[in-house]
Amino acid sequence: MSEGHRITVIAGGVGAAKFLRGLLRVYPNHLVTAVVNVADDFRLHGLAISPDLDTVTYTLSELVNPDTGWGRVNESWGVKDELERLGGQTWFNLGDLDLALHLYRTQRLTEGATLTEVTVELCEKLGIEAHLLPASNQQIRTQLKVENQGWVDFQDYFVAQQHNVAIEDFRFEGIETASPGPKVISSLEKSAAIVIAPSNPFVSVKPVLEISGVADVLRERRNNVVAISPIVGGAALKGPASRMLEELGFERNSVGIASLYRDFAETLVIDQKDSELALRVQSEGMRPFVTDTIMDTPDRAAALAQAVLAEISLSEEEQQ
Ligand code: FO1
Repeated sequence: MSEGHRITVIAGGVGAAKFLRGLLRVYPNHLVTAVVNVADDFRLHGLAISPDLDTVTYTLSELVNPDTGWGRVNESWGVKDELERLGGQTWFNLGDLDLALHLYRTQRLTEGATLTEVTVELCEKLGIEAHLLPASNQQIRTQLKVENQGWVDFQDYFVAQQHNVAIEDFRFEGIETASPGPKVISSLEKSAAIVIAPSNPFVSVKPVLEISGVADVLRERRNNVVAISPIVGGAALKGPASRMLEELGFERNSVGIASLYRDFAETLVIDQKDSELALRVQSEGMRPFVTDTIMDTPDRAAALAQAVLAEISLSEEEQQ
């Protein structure tokens, strides 16, 4: 396959990482680029933490904890235990092995490297051949307006409060002045297809789309954009996507997802359990493609990737 067959995936955390791992099993890895959300990034213990980039990196290098979908497999917790004894901050679980990556990133950023450069270095060291691009090198911070609390930072909502509170609104601090990371726009422009991964449409995909220039490319290339719904049978497989749909006034299913993505993507991949929603997805203005979207094993993720590739006529067999 030639460079003309490049695919770019707009990615959040766990769902996107699983899809990407599946895609890399069935497609030439060097032709895959992921533009990864950075609006969950934050600093803790003075360290620069990029949860979505880390989740994708660990998953693609087979180092991820399969039980959580984030963090490292075979992790140890010596630092966290000691921090607890000292009365330090332990609400965000950073294992010993995981900490090494945050130390490395923070040191390199302090030396003047960009997040894009650090991400390339980490991919090289961990044997990832696909291209991971931070959506921006500038600081963007998701905040949520939580009922009775006002604006809170994303990881406070997501981890400390376990997304167990009602939200009224959300915003991305810094997004107006953030520019897309190097190669983000060119990768979206030059790819044969763009896939919006099954990630949270509000807090994973939107903070990528809202970076200057990104939504414009997707609108222009709408015929080549496929989105995968993160909702199956009215529930998100992980995270707060389905309750956020309802709290923010959308239908709590793939029809709600279609109403969010119709300007940016021609096709919406929905799960076979939701096949009865296909006509309603169509009425929202998107072409429904029904298949099995549950990625509870890497094989099933690969099957989903293969089905999406066939739908966009990019499977390896079709090229031969
Ligand atoms: N998610 C949790 O639910 N609890 C945690 O303690 C936690 C720690 C953590 C550490 C490093 C990392 O890269 C990710 C981590 N995550 C944790 C996941 C992460 O915060 C969320 O999944 C994303 O930000 C949402 O996409």
